[in-house]
Amino acid sequence: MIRTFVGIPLPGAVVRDLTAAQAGLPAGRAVAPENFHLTLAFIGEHPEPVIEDLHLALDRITGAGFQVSLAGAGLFGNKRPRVLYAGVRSGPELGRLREKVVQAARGAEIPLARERYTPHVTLARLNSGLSPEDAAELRDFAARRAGFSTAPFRIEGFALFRSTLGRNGAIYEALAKYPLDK
Ligand code: 3AM
Repeated sequence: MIRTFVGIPLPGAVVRDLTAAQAGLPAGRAVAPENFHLTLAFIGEHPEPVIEDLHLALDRITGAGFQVSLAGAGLFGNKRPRVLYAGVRSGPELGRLREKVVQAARGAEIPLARERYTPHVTLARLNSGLSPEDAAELRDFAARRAGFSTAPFRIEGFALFRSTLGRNGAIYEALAKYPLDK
């Protein structure tokens, strides 16, 4: 079984901005620079032949590259925050690309959970045992990052990532890359 997700790798300048935005994080585990990504769809665990079918379907996706920027910060999980994230500012192209990925997954007979898609880049993950004090500090931290933004950058492609869960967090490895504008 292979645990995978489809996501967009980020340019070096954006990774540097995200790393700077993590400075002074009061609690939680900061995402390592090499792990920053914008998730298009979490695929989950599937046998290798299913992932091979998914790869072929992803490879057939066409479309033009497009611009996005990152802006703002927030927490997923109100009372019990689980993720500190940077927001994404984009036109309709990002949602359309996500829809193509969802369709590709369906074509490979991978049913995805019907959940609302909120584009974001995870900055830090927070343990379930977070104290109310730490949660309050994190809310302050996110509020101070409300003005975070990156220069616009071009999405030139996306990738299928393997996610290997380990003791020190997940290790991501790009199994295949899919350029847009092809
Ligand atoms: O880093 P982000 O937030 O973009 O949270 C996981 C991560 O998203 C998410 O998939 C990305 C790569 O691991 N993820 C993990 N398990 C998930 C699940 N069961 C999940 N998303 C939805 N359902």
